Amino acid sequence: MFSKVLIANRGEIAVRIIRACREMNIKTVAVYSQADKESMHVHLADEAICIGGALSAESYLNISALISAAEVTDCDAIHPGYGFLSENAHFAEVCESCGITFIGPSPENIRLMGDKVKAKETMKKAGIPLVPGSDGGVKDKEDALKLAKEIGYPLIIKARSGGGGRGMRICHSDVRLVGALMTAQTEAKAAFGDSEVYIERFVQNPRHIEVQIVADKHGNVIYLGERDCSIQRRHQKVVEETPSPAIDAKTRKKLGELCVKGVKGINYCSVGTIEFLMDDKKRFYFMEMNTRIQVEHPVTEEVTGLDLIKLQIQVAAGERLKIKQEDIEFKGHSIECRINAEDPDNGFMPSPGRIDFCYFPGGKDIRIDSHIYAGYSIPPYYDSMIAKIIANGRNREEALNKMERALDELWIEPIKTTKSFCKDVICDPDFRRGNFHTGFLDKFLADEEPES
Ligand code: MV4
Repeated sequence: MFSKVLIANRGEIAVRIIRACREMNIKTVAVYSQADKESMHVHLADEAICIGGALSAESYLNISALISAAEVTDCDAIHPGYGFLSENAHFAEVCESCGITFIGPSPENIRLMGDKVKAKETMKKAGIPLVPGSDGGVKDKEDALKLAKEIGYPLIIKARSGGGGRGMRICHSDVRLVGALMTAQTEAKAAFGDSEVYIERFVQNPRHIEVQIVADKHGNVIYLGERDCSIQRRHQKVVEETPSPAIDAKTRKKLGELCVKGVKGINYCSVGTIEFLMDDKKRFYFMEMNTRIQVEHPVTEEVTGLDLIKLQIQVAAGERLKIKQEDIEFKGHSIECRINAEDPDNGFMPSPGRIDFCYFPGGKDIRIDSHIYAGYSIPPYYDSMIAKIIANGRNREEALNKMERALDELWIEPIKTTKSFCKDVICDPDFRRGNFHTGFLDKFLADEEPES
């Protein structure tokens, strides 16, 4: 096992990783930017090193500064968390070439899943269903028109190097296709440095369902059920839960086994998430695979009783998975609300600044993953998520009631937060009934601009 791990991240996930390391008797090194000197991860780690300026490009994305910090502190591994360099194959390669273990999958696997066309090809071979679409990139406008004829409208143009909803374009007719193609290519080039795009049939009002897997270096792979992440605003998840109210035990097993087969086919090792769209007839379509630990991992931990960060560290160190699929039980229901420092009454404008007062909910079945405290100043440079409230119950209704109670107890002053927005979702009758899809938040946001 590692003796010292550098955490190449900040905020709540850095705190979460430090906690897991502490319990595993692994020393930790925090890195921080000039804007994060007073951040909780700096305080909780065994050591801390300033690696650069406030801008992410100068600090949390600064590969040479991170490697130097790991070398001077004698770390044997780096945990990338989520975001930043967590899905950067080049960074994983640099770590390995310096003799530092990257706590994540191999650079080859990161690169393969980062190429959304190759990822689809790979999963198709394992028998995982895909949305009808171009098998490969789109060459030119003639190719696009020909593909549109086969696939039918509406269709969606996506960036080959994209993901997470960035740089997508929905198109309803031949008349718009050429323009949409050019816009998508230009945006893809600007955002990802790769103008290649692919086309899929646009699935109307889908649910976003993702399956958690864990794989070791010895060919053992387990699935840990699904998460329903359909409640999103502009591709940012707001509320996540497991189990999905739309999935039964038989479907869970079938989907989980498919995912296990998919990742076995690429010799994957780490935690990972396979994203699906589910249509109104409950058909599943593979979207993409995330090769990192995800923000919403706690709900899976709560219903399985497993610690995903510890598992991720153990498999990265070469240990065998001790748990077998048949030992895994999904117990009760877990739901997570993301609390952002944003003003829901003002277009979700970021609301950074000093927190004068902070009270977190607690009691039975409530978990808080956060790095904030009274006296802390939220810097304006990074993601605005400041806390995750996780509520558990024996069933969905109990978990929702506990979440409502927890949100009422949460008290953060004077900055604006998305707490009231989360409460509106939790109390919504359709949401309560489990009757929702990825367009659910549109009714709360009637005055927002459409995306395309
Ligand atoms: C789609 C889709 C409909 N049809 N693909 C957005 C995030 C990215 N992972 C895939 N996304 C979508 N892909 C096809 N063929 C609709 C979305 C989508 C969406 C998906 C999940 C959650 C929220 C969403 C909001 C708008 C669109």
